[in-house]
Amino acid sequence: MHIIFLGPPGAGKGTQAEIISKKYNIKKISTGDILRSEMENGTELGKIAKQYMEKGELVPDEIMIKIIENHIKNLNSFILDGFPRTLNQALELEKITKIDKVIYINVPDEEIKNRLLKRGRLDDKPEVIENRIKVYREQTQVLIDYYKKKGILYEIDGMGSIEEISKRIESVLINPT
Ligand code: B4P
Repeated sequence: MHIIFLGPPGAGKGTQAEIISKKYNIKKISTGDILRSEMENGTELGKIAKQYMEKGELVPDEIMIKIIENHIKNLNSFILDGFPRTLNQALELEKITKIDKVIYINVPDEEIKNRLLKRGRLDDKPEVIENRIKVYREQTQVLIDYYKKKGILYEIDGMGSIEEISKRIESVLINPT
């Protein structure tokens, strides 16, 4: 199965993708983790990504599309955690593979801010969080309607315990329709 995890920053995409990936033995591709690992290793890509991520901006589409292309080739099943984040990324993805289900984890802004401030990653500073939410609204939110129109969007209430949310996602994934 080809699955996308979509949602605002801090909605729990990475947390849930990790759980579902392990339980069902589906390869998880997290663009945020890939970029952070490149940054830690001081690669050229990492240096470019850092300039965007520390401001809460999106890394340019052409870079992200190449990364995804390399990671999904030869995979029968995968979970994309954090990709696509723009309509252009979604359109390019369509050229290389077919998506079966999009899991949209919905969490209100106030909860997002609390979660991210508590986590305290490099890009979890108050002003950067504000910008990430703004960027999400301007560039990523359009994907909700886009996938809804295709009939493959499944909205999940992202409020509650991590286990409760995993169960909600699993019930959508095991349902044949
Ligand atoms: P990501 O790494 O994708 O991070 P995220 O959206 O902030 O977080 P996620 O939703 O995965 O939340 P998580 O599970 O960690 O992106 C970081 C940056 O990378 C972007 O801003 C961008 O610059 C760049 N990037 C990535 N992909 C890109 C792309 N395709 N194009 C361009 N740029 C891209 O959870 C957050 C916190 O909440 C954790 O501390 C977790 O423990 C906690 N939490 C989770 N579930 C909870 C629950 N149910 N209750 C309470 N806390 C919970």
